[in-house]
Amino acid sequence: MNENLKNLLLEQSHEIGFSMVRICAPSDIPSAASKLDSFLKKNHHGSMNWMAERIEWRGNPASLWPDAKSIIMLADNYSPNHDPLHILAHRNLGAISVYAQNKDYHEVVKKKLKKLGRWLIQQENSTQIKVFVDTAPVMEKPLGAAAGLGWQGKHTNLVSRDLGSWFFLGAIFTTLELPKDTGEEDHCGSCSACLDICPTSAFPAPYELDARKCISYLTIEHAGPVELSLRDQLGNRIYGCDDCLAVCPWNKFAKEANEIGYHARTELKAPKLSELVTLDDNSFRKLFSKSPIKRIGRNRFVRNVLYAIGNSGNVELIDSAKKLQLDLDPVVKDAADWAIAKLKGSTNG
Ligand code: B12
Ligand code: SF4
Ligand code: SF4
Repeated sequence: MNENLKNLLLEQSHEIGFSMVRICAPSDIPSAASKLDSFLKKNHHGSMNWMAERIEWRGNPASLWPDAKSIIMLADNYSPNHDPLHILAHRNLGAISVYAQNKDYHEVVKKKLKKLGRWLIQQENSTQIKVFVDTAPVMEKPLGAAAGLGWQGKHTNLVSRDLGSWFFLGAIFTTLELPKDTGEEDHCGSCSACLDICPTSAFPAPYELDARKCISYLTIEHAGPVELSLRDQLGNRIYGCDDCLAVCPWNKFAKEANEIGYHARTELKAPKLSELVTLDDNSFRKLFSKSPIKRIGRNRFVRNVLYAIGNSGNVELIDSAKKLQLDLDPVVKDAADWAIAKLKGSTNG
Protein backbone atom coordinates (compact mmCIF):
# COMPACT_ATOMS: atom_id res chain seq x y z
CA MET A 1 0.00 0.00 0.00
CA ASN A 2 1.93 3.00 -1.33
CA GLU A 3 5.08 1.91 0.57
CA ASN A 4 7.26 3.02 -2.28
CA LEU A 5 5.56 6.41 -2.53
CA LYS A 6 6.01 6.85 1.21
CA ASN A 7 9.76 6.27 0.91
CA LEU A 8 9.98 8.82 -1.87
CA LEU A 9 7.93 11.23 0.23
CA LEU A 10 10.40 10.91 3.12
CA GLU A 11 13.30 11.65 0.79
CA GLN A 12 11.51 14.60 -0.79
CA SER A 13 10.53 16.16 2.53
CA HIS A 14 14.15 16.03 3.72
CA GLU A 15 15.26 17.61 0.47
CA ILE A 16 12.78 20.43 0.99
CA GLY A 17 14.24 21.01 4.44
CA PHE A 18 11.99 19.22 6.94
CA SER A 19 13.82 17.34 9.68
CA MET A 20 11.26 14.65 10.28
CA VAL A 21 8.10 13.31 8.69
CA ARG A 22 5.60 10.81 10.06
CA ILE A 23 2.11 9.75 9.06
CA CYS A 24 -1.12 9.14 10.94
CA ALA A 25 -4.82 8.87 10.09
CA PRO A 26 -7.41 11.57 10.87
CA SER A 27 -9.08 9.26 13.40
CA ASP A 28 -5.88 8.71 15.41
CA ILE A 29 -6.48 11.28 18.19
CA PRO A 30 -9.70 10.00 19.82
CA SER A 31 -8.99 11.59 23.23
CA ALA A 32 -8.14 15.06 21.90
CA ALA A 33 -11.76 16.29 21.82
CA SER A 34 -12.42 15.59 25.50
CA LYS A 35 -9.09 17.10 26.56
CA LEU A 36 -9.78 20.19 24.49
CA ASP A 37 -13.20 20.37 26.10
CA SER A 38 -11.68 20.20 29.58
CA PHE A 39 -9.07 22.88 28.63
CA LEU A 40 -11.85 25.18 27.44
CA LYS A 41 -14.16 24.49 30.41
CA LYS A 42 -11.36 25.51 32.77
CA ASN A 43 -10.99 28.70 30.73
CA HIS A 44 -7.34 27.88 30.17
CA HIS A 45 -7.53 29.53 26.76
CA GLY A 46 -8.16 32.97 28.31
CA SER A 47 -9.14 35.47 25.62
CA MET A 48 -8.21 33.20 22.69
CA ASN A 49 -11.92 32.82 21.89
CA TRP A 50 -11.17 31.34 18.47
CA MET A 51 -10.11 28.17 20.31
CA ALA A 52 -13.69 27.63 21.42
CA GLU A 53 -14.99 28.05 17.87
CA ARG A 54 -15.29 25.17 15.41
CA ILE A 55 -14.37 22.74 18.22
CA GLU A 56 -16.03 19.93 16.30
CA TRP A 57 -13.27 20.23 13.67
CA ARG A 58 -10.50 21.02 16.14
CA GLY A 59 -11.22 17.99 18.30
CA ASN A 60 -11.82 15.62 15.40
CA PRO A 61 -9.75 16.07 12.23
CA ALA A 62 -11.83 13.39 10.49
CA SER A 63 -14.80 15.79 10.54
CA LEU A 64 -12.72 18.73 9.28
CA TRP A 65 -12.27 17.06 5.90
CA PRO A 66 -14.09 13.72 5.65
CA ASP A 67 -12.30 12.78 2.38
CA ALA A 68 -8.84 12.89 4.00
CA LYS A 69 -7.33 9.43 4.51
CA SER A 70 -3.88 10.34 5.84
CA ILE A 71 -2.19 13.20 7.64
CA ILE A 72 1.47 13.81 6.90
CA MET A 73 3.00 15.50 9.96
CA LEU A 74 6.24 17.40 9.50
CA ALA A 75 8.80 18.85 11.89
CA ASP A 76 10.82 21.95 10.98
CA ASN A 77 13.85 22.39 13.23
CA TYR A 78 14.51 25.92 14.60
CA SER A 79 17.06 24.99 17.23
CA PRO A 80 19.24 27.94 18.31
CA ASN A 81 23.03 27.93 18.55
CA HIS A 82 22.99 29.78 21.86
CA ASP A 83 21.46 29.40 25.33
CA PRO A 84 18.18 31.38 25.26
CA LEU A 85 18.20 31.69 29.05
CA HIS A 86 21.46 33.67 29.10
CA ILE A 87 19.85 36.99 28.17
CA LEU A 88 17.39 36.82 31.08
CA ALA A 89 20.13 38.06 33.44
CA HIS A 90 20.80 41.14 31.27
CA ARG A 91 17.94 43.32 32.31
CA ASN A 92 18.71 46.29 30.03
CA LEU A 93 18.11 44.03 27.05
CA GLY A 94 14.87 42.56 25.73
CA ALA A 95 14.49 38.78 25.46
CA ILE A 96 12.73 37.78 22.24
CA SER A 97 11.80 34.14 22.05
CA VAL A 98 14.02 32.06 19.75
CA TYR A 99 11.23 31.31 17.31
CA ALA A 100 10.67 35.00 16.60
CA GLN A 101 14.25 36.18 16.07
CA ASN A 102 13.99 36.11 12.31
CA LYS A 103 11.33 35.17 9.70
CA ASP A 104 7.74 34.28 10.48
CA TYR A 105 7.63 30.47 10.66
CA HIS A 106 4.08 30.41 9.34
CA GLU A 107 5.40 31.69 6.03
CA VAL A 108 8.51 29.52 5.98
CA VAL A 109 6.71 26.28 6.89
CA LYS A 110 3.74 26.97 4.61
CA LYS A 111 6.05 27.48 1.64
CA LYS A 112 7.74 24.14 2.31
CA LEU A 113 4.40 22.38 2.84
CA LYS A 114 3.07 23.69 -0.47
CA LYS A 115 6.21 22.57 -2.26
CA LEU A 116 5.88 19.07 -0.83
CA GLY A 117 2.15 19.05 -1.61
CA ARG A 118 2.81 19.97 -5.25
CA TRP A 119 5.36 17.19 -5.49
CA LEU A 120 2.84 14.70 -4.07
CA ILE A 121 0.19 15.70 -6.61
CA GLN A 122 2.75 15.22 -9.39
CA GLN A 123 3.24 11.63 -8.22
CA GLU A 124 -0.49 10.83 -7.99
CA ASN A 125 -2.65 13.09 -10.15
CA SER A 126 -5.94 12.40 -8.43
CA THR A 127 -4.55 13.31 -4.98
CA GLN A 128 -6.08 16.20 -3.12
CA ILE A 129 -4.31 17.98 -0.28
CA LYS A 130 -4.80 20.71 2.30
CA VAL A 131 -1.83 22.20 4.15
CA PHE A 132 -1.95 23.59 7.69
CA VAL A 133 0.42 25.41 9.95
CA ASP A 134 -1.02 26.84 13.10
CA THR A 135 -3.85 28.97 11.76
CA ALA A 136 -6.58 26.35 11.20
CA PRO A 137 -8.69 24.47 13.75
CA VAL A 138 -6.25 21.55 13.82
CA MET A 139 -4.59 20.21 16.97
CA GLU A 140 -1.10 19.78 15.64
CA LYS A 141 0.58 18.46 18.80
CA PRO A 142 -1.66 15.42 19.40
CA LEU A 143 -1.50 14.68 15.67
CA GLY A 144 2.30 14.94 15.72
CA ALA A 145 2.37 12.59 18.71
CA ALA A 146 0.01 10.09 17.07
CA ALA A 147 2.18 10.10 13.95
CA GLY A 148 5.32 9.53 16.04
CA LEU A 149 7.21 12.82 15.65
CA GLY A 150 7.60 12.87 19.42
CA TRP A 151 5.54 12.89 22.60
CA GLN A 152 3.73 15.74 24.34
CA GLY A 153 6.07 16.56 27.20
CA LYS A 154 4.96 17.80 30.60
CA HIS A 155 5.20 21.34 29.17
CA THR A 156 2.61 20.15 26.56
CA ASN A 157 4.84 20.72 23.52
CA LEU A 158 6.17 17.89 21.39
CA VAL A 159 9.58 16.54 22.31
CA SER A 160 11.60 14.26 20.06
CA ARG A 161 14.45 11.97 21.01
CA ASP A 162 16.37 13.21 17.97
CA LEU A 163 15.38 16.87 17.71
CA GLY A 164 14.66 17.88 21.30
CA SER A 165 11.81 20.38 21.45
CA TRP A 166 12.87 23.20 19.11
CA PHE A 167 10.75 22.37 16.10
CA PHE A 168 7.63 23.70 14.45
CA LEU A 169 4.84 21.51 13.19
CA GLY A 170 3.12 21.48 9.83
CA ALA A 171 0.45 19.15 8.47
CA ILE A 172 -0.62 17.94 5.04
CA PHE A 173 -4.04 16.33 4.94
CA THR A 174 -4.42 14.14 1.88
CA THR A 175 -6.93 11.86 0.20
CA LEU A 176 -4.10 9.37 -0.37
CA GLU A 177 -3.97 6.33 1.84
CA LEU A 178 -0.37 6.11 3.06
CA PRO A 179 1.16 3.56 5.47
CA LYS A 180 0.89 4.90 9.03
CA ASP A 181 3.66 5.22 11.60
CA THR A 182 3.32 4.37 15.26
CA GLY A 183 3.05 6.96 18.03
CA GLU A 184 6.00 7.76 20.30
CA GLU A 185 6.07 6.80 23.97
CA ASP A 186 6.38 9.38 26.73
CA HIS A 187 10.03 9.73 27.78
CA CYS A 188 9.63 12.42 30.46
CA GLY A 189 9.99 9.92 33.27
CA SER A 190 10.45 11.56 36.67
CA CYS A 191 11.84 14.80 35.17
CA SER A 192 9.97 17.99 36.05
CA ALA A 193 12.49 20.63 34.91
CA CYS A 194 10.00 22.47 32.67
CA LEU A 195 7.34 22.62 35.39
CA ASP A 196 9.81 23.83 38.00
CA ILE A 197 11.35 26.64 35.95
CA CYS A 198 8.10 28.27 34.78
CA PRO A 199 8.27 31.84 36.16
CA THR A 200 4.49 32.19 36.46
CA SER A 201 3.59 28.65 37.58
CA ALA A 202 1.47 28.27 34.46
CA PHE A 203 1.18 24.47 34.77
CA PRO A 204 -1.70 23.50 37.09
CA ALA A 205 -0.59 19.88 36.56
CA PRO A 206 1.95 18.07 34.39
CA TYR A 207 0.78 17.99 30.73
CA GLU A 208 -1.68 20.86 31.32
CA LEU A 209 -1.13 24.54 30.69
CA ASP A 210 -3.19 27.46 31.88
CA ALA A 211 -2.45 29.81 29.00
CA ARG A 212 -3.71 32.81 31.00
CA LYS A 213 -0.55 32.62 33.08
CA CYS A 214 1.88 31.72 30.30
CA ILE A 215 4.28 34.55 29.35
CA SER A 216 3.96 33.55 25.73
CA TYR A 217 0.22 34.23 25.93
CA LEU A 218 0.63 37.38 28.01
CA THR A 219 3.19 39.00 25.71
CA ILE A 220 1.73 37.85 22.38
CA GLU A 221 -1.98 37.04 22.58
CA HIS A 222 -3.24 39.11 25.47
CA ALA A 223 -4.54 42.58 24.64
CA GLY A 224 -4.94 45.15 27.40
CA PRO A 225 -2.94 45.50 30.58
CA VAL A 226 -1.27 42.44 32.10
CA GLU A 227 -2.48 41.62 35.60
CA LEU A 228 -0.35 43.42 38.20
CA SER A 229 0.52 40.20 40.02
CA LEU A 230 2.18 38.78 36.88
CA ARG A 231 4.19 41.79 35.68
CA ASP A 232 7.28 41.18 37.83
CA GLN A 233 7.62 37.62 36.53
CA LEU A 234 7.75 38.80 32.93
CA GLY A 235 11.30 39.96 33.69
CA ASN A 236 12.79 41.16 30.40
CA ARG A 237 10.77 38.75 28.20
CA ILE A 238 9.19 41.04 25.62
CA TYR A 239 7.92 38.49 23.09
CA GLY A 240 7.19 34.86 23.97
CA CYS A 241 9.07 32.71 26.45
CA ASP A 242 11.45 29.79 26.02
CA ASP A 243 12.16 28.73 29.59
CA CYS A 244 10.25 25.45 29.65
CA LEU A 245 11.73 24.37 26.33
CA ALA A 246 15.27 25.50 27.12
CA VAL A 247 15.62 23.36 30.25
CA CYS A 248 14.43 20.13 28.63
CA PRO A 249 17.26 17.57 28.85
CA TRP A 250 16.28 16.12 25.46
CA ASN A 251 17.58 19.29 23.83
CA LYS A 252 21.11 18.01 24.21
CA PHE A 253 20.32 16.02 21.05
CA ALA A 254 19.16 19.12 19.16
CA LYS A 255 21.28 20.33 16.25
CA GLU A 256 21.32 23.93 15.07
CA ALA A 257 18.63 24.74 12.48
CA ASN A 258 19.71 24.48 8.83
CA GLU A 259 16.96 26.89 7.79
CA ILE A 260 18.61 30.27 7.43
CA GLY A 261 15.27 32.00 7.93
CA TYR A 262 15.37 30.84 11.57
CA HIS A 263 18.92 32.01 12.35
CA ALA A 264 18.68 34.96 14.72
CA ARG A 265 18.95 38.39 13.15
CA THR A 266 21.80 40.22 14.88
CA GLU A 267 19.60 43.15 15.90
CA LEU A 268 17.02 40.85 17.53
CA LYS A 269 19.44 38.73 19.58
CA ALA A 270 19.97 41.24 22.36
CA PRO A 271 18.11 44.47 21.58
CA LYS A 272 18.39 47.41 23.99
CA LEU A 273 15.17 48.29 25.81
CA SER A 274 16.17 51.98 25.57
CA GLU A 275 15.97 51.72 21.76
CA LEU A 276 12.89 49.49 21.45
CA VAL A 277 10.85 51.81 23.65
CA THR A 278 11.21 54.62 21.11
CA LEU A 279 9.52 52.67 18.28
CA ASP A 280 6.57 54.34 16.59
CA ASP A 281 4.21 52.61 14.15
CA ASN A 282 6.45 53.16 11.15
CA SER A 283 9.73 52.13 12.70
CA PHE A 284 8.02 49.12 14.34
CA ARG A 285 6.66 47.92 11.01
CA LYS A 286 10.02 48.43 9.34
CA LEU A 287 11.99 46.55 11.99
CA PHE A 288 9.57 43.63 12.06
CA SER A 289 8.40 43.53 8.43
CA LYS A 290 8.94 39.77 7.88
CA SER A 291 8.81 38.79 11.52
CA PRO A 292 5.96 37.15 13.47
CA ILE A 293 6.27 40.06 15.93
CA LYS A 294 4.63 42.39 13.37
CA ARG A 295 1.28 40.74 14.14
CA ILE A 296 1.03 42.13 17.68
CA GLY A 297 1.45 45.75 16.56
CA ARG A 298 3.50 48.57 18.00
CA ASN A 299 1.33 49.28 21.05
CA ARG A 300 1.35 45.77 22.52
CA PHE A 301 5.06 45.45 21.80
CA VAL A 302 5.93 48.76 23.48
CA ARG A 303 3.67 47.76 26.41
CA ASN A 304 5.89 44.66 26.84
CA VAL A 305 9.07 46.73 26.56
CA LEU A 306 7.79 49.07 29.29
CA TYR A 307 7.09 46.15 31.65
CA ALA A 308 10.68 45.00 30.99
CA ILE A 309 11.92 48.52 31.73
CA GLY A 310 10.02 48.44 35.01
CA ASN A 311 11.75 45.17 35.83
CA SER A 312 15.21 46.35 34.75
CA GLY A 313 16.16 48.01 38.02
CA ASN A 314 17.84 50.71 35.88
CA VAL A 315 16.65 54.17 36.93
CA GLU A 316 18.34 55.67 33.88
CA LEU A 317 15.45 54.25 31.83
CA ILE A 318 12.91 56.38 33.72
CA ASP A 319 13.27 59.22 31.22
CA SER A 320 12.45 57.05 28.21
CA ALA A 321 9.40 55.65 30.00
CA LYS A 322 8.28 59.19 30.90
CA LYS A 323 7.93 60.04 27.20
CA LEU A 324 5.23 57.37 26.94
CA GLN A 325 3.15 58.62 29.84
CA LEU A 326 1.33 60.75 27.28
CA ASP A 327 0.95 57.97 24.70
CA LEU A 328 -2.40 57.85 22.94
CA ASP A 329 -2.84 54.18 23.86
CA PRO A 330 -4.10 53.88 27.45
CA VAL A 331 -2.44 50.47 27.87
CA VAL A 332 0.96 51.88 26.88
CA LYS A 333 0.37 54.83 29.20
CA ASP A 334 -0.53 52.49 32.07
CA ALA A 335 2.61 50.41 31.42
CA ALA A 336 4.75 53.57 31.43
CA ASP A 337 3.23 54.70 34.75
CA TRP A 338 3.83 51.23 36.22
CA ALA A 339 7.44 51.07 34.99
CA ILE A 340 8.29 54.46 36.44
CA ALA A 341 6.64 53.70 39.77
CA LYS A 342 8.44 50.34 39.93
CA LEU A 343 11.81 51.89 39.14
CA LYS A 344 11.24 54.51 41.79
CA GLY A 345 10.53 51.64 44.17
CA SER A 346 7.04 52.79 44.98
CA THR A 347 4.99 49.82 43.82
CA ASN A 348 4.45 46.35 45.13
CA GLY A 349 3.11 45.32 41.69
C1 B12 B 1 -2.88 28.13 21.26
C2 B12 B 1 -1.41 27.90 21.09
C3 B12 B 1 -0.56 28.44 22.05
C4 B12 B 1 -1.10 29.04 23.35
C5 B12 B 1 -1.54 27.89 24.27
C6 B12 B 1 -0.46 26.78 24.37
C7 B12 B 1 -0.98 25.39 24.73
N1 B12 B 1 -0.10 24.63 25.35
O1 B12 B 1 -2.10 25.06 24.41
C8 B12 B 1 0.13 29.87 23.85
C9 B12 B 1 0.00 31.30 23.33
C10 B12 B 1 0.34 29.92 25.36
C11 B12 B 1 1.26 29.17 23.10
C12 B12 B 1 2.58 29.20 23.53
C13 B12 B 1 3.63 28.56 22.88
N2 B12 B 1 3.57 27.95 21.68
CO1 B12 B 1 1.92 27.61 20.76
N3 B12 B 1 0.36 27.05 19.76
C14 B12 B 1 -0.91 27.16 20.00
C15 B12 B 1 -1.74 26.45 18.91
C16 B12 B 1 -2.26 27.49 17.92
C17 B12 B 1 -2.90 25.58 19.43
C18 B12 B 1 -2.52 24.68 20.63
C19 B12 B 1 -3.72 23.99 21.22
O2 B12 B 1 -4.52 23.39 20.50
N4 B12 B 1 -3.91 24.09 22.53
C20 B12 B 1 -5.07 23.52 23.20
C21 B12 B 1 -4.69 22.42 24.13
C22 B12 B 1 -5.95 21.73 24.67
O3 B12 B 1 -3.96 21.51 23.38
P1 B12 B 1 -2.73 20.69 23.93
O4 B12 B 1 -1.66 21.52 24.53
O5 B12 B 1 -2.36 19.75 22.84
O6 B12 B 1 -3.45 19.97 25.11
C23 B12 B 1 -3.07 18.73 25.51
C24 B12 B 1 -2.72 18.69 26.97
O7 B12 B 1 -3.32 19.78 27.63
C25 B12 B 1 -3.20 17.34 27.33
N5 B12 B 1 -4.07 17.28 28.47
C26 B12 B 1 -5.14 18.01 28.79
N6 B12 B 1 -5.66 17.55 29.92
C27 B12 B 1 -4.91 16.50 30.29
C28 B12 B 1 -5.00 15.67 31.37
C29 B12 B 1 -4.06 14.64 31.50
C30 B12 B 1 -4.17 13.78 32.66
C31 B12 B 1 -3.03 14.46 30.54
C32 B12 B 1 -2.03 13.39 30.66
C33 B12 B 1 -2.96 15.32 29.46
C34 B12 B 1 -3.90 16.33 29.37
O8 B12 B 1 -3.95 16.81 26.26
C35 B12 B 1 -4.30 17.84 25.39
C36 B12 B 1 -4.55 17.28 24.00
O9 B12 B 1 -3.43 16.56 23.54
C37 B12 B 1 -0.63 25.52 18.26
C38 B12 B 1 -0.79 25.26 16.77
C39 B12 B 1 -1.87 24.26 16.49
N7 B12 B 1 -2.80 24.60 15.65
O10 B12 B 1 -1.88 23.19 17.07
C40 B12 B 1 0.70 26.29 18.59
C41 B12 B 1 1.92 25.46 18.95
C42 B12 B 1 1.49 24.42 19.94
N8 B12 B 1 2.83 26.41 19.64
C43 B12 B 1 4.04 26.20 19.43
C44 B12 B 1 5.10 26.90 20.08
C45 B12 B 1 6.50 26.76 19.50
C46 B12 B 1 4.83 27.68 21.22
C47 B12 B 1 5.86 28.33 22.19
C48 B12 B 1 7.12 27.51 22.43
C49 B12 B 1 6.23 29.73 21.62
C50 B12 B 1 7.11 30.59 22.53
N9 B12 B 1 8.40 30.34 22.58
O11 B12 B 1 6.63 31.51 23.16
C51 B12 B 1 5.01 28.49 23.47
C52 B12 B 1 5.11 27.27 24.40
C53 B12 B 1 4.27 27.37 25.65
C54 B12 B 1 3.84 26.01 26.17
N10 B12 B 1 4.48 25.50 27.20
O12 B12 B 1 2.91 25.41 25.59
C55 B12 B 1 4.27 25.03 18.45
C56 B12 B 1 4.76 23.80 19.23
C57 B12 B 1 5.68 22.89 18.45
C58 B12 B 1 6.01 21.66 19.23
N11 B12 B 1 7.23 21.17 19.07
O13 B12 B 1 5.20 21.13 19.96
C59 B12 B 1 2.83 24.88 17.80
C60 B12 B 1 2.44 23.47 17.43
C61 B12 B 1 2.84 25.79 16.54
C62 B12 B 1 3.52 25.14 15.35
N12 B12 B 1 2.81 24.99 14.24
O14 B12 B 1 4.66 24.74 15.38
N13 B12 B 1 0.83 28.49 22.05
S1 SF4 C 1 6.54 29.47 27.94
FE1 SF4 C 1 7.38 30.34 29.85
S2 SF4 C 1 5.60 31.08 31.00
FE2 SF4 C 1 4.83 29.72 29.36
S3 SF4 C 1 4.66 27.74 30.34
FE3 SF4 C 1 6.72 27.81 29.42
S4 SF4 C 1 8.06 28.58 31.06
FE4 SF4 C 1 5.94 29.01 31.68
S1 SF4 D 1 11.82 19.14 30.74
FE1 SF4 D 1 11.56 17.04 31.51
S2 SF4 D 1 9.38 16.89 32.04
FE2 SF4 D 1 9.60 18.68 30.71
S3 SF4 D 1 9.20 17.91 28.65
FE3 SF4 D 1 11.43 17.78 28.95
S4 SF4 D 1 11.77 15.69 29.73
FE4 SF4 D 1 9.57 16.12 29.94
